[in-house]
Amino acid sequence: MLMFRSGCLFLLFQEVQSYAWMSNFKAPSFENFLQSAAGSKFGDKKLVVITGTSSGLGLATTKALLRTEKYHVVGAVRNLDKMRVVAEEEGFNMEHFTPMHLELASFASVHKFVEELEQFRGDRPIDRLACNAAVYQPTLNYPKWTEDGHEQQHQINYFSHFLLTSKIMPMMQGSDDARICMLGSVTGNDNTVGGGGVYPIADLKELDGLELGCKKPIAMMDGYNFNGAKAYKDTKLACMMTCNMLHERFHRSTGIAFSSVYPGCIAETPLFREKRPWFRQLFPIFMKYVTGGFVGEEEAGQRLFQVLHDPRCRKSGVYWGWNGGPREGREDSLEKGGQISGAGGAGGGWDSIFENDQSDKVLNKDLMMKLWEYTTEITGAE
Ligand code: NDP
Ligand code: PMR
Repeated sequence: MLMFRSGCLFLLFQEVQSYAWMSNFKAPSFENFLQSAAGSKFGDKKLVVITGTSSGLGLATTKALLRTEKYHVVGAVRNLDKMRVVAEEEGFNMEHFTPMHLELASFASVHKFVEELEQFRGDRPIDRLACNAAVYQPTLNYPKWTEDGHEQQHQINYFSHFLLTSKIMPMMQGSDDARICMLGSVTGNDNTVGGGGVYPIADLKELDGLELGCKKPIAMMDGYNFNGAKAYKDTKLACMMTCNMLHERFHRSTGIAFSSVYPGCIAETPLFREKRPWFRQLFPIFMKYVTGGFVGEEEAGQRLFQVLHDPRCRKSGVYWGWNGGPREGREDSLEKGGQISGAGGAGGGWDSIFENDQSDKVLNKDLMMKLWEYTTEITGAE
């Protein structure tokens, strides 16, 4: 029976090939043909790309997505070995999770990743992109440079995600619910105490550094001297502004929903690996009991998951946030991405999501245009 089926399929494949030859239509390989005959290798799952799934928020979000069995997640990571170990530890179903190499400190790597993704997806659209990976280098008093000559935080957190987004957007054509989400932060949005009250404050000024290419020896987008913590905050501000620009330019024509997110202060992730040990000890306590802004990794994962999954979050041009206070989301079912962990106090659960206010800097249209123009030039994005 099996032999008979394969034989029939092969004959059908030959028919397709000869039609393709006659009509100049690009014929599929036998492997792709078999996949289409059996339904796509992704079945009815939506295809999600997340950068930085090997720890922290990216990992927790992936776990929530996989629990629903409605998504195939491509984890774009710089360290495949680490990712494989983590995936094994977490018990990921590798039929629904594909790690792929992406070193955001290199534009060449972004291009290579995009090629690999293109091959991998075949004719299936990408449904979600979460630009999540980032580094925070606050203690350096000198900039570290990438192979492309940019300050590392700028390229990893912002430039490469800008380029990646421009390459993945065309792959979203055909999706009936395409979403692109970038990680912003309260520290890049200076209309609250966490953003506007703690030095250094995110500020791109007139973008003089970016205009000059923001390349060695120019480390900062504002053209001023290097400041590690400010560089990180500036990249978060730039990501949020980029989401607004993407929304204005492309939402209507493509249907893609563009949003940015502040997931809460996930004070225990490796993001703070370069901070001193005493800071790493006290920071979560300070955030839990003084500011109330703390959120555990699992719960933060639920939040980003929600932005990728909840029909409410099809809305474009939004900066999503969550209210603190007692959690009402305890009844969250597997459908909503699994249970919320007990860690952390501030989360209000699934229904506490709200459209957060954006600072005047994030909404500054003139600067947004310049940011777009200069970043396009630097990254070669189209
Ligand atoms: P983590 O450090 O836990 O995770 C960052 C991820 O990015 C890791 O998977 C890391 O890989 C990956 N990454 C780092 N450098 C590169 C690179 N060069 N190329 C590819 N991948 C890279 O941080 P969080 O989970 O805390 O942060 C996730 C996002 O959330 C960030 O965008 C951050 O700005 C944002 N955010 C975080 C907050 C917080 O309080 N933690 C608050 C607000 C926003 P590896 O595992 O190999 O290190
Ligand atoms: Mg901040 C009152 C609210 C609040 C919030 C929501 C944050 C979030 N922080 C707040 C307040 C304060 N912080 C205050 C009053 C201080 C002075 C004691 C303070 C300090 C502080 C430091 C030194 N906070 C920090 C740092 C960091 O190194 C973190 C940082 O800036 O990373 C870029 C940080 C953060 N505080 C936050 C959040 C979310 C962060 C880290 C993560 C991020 O933006 O990605």
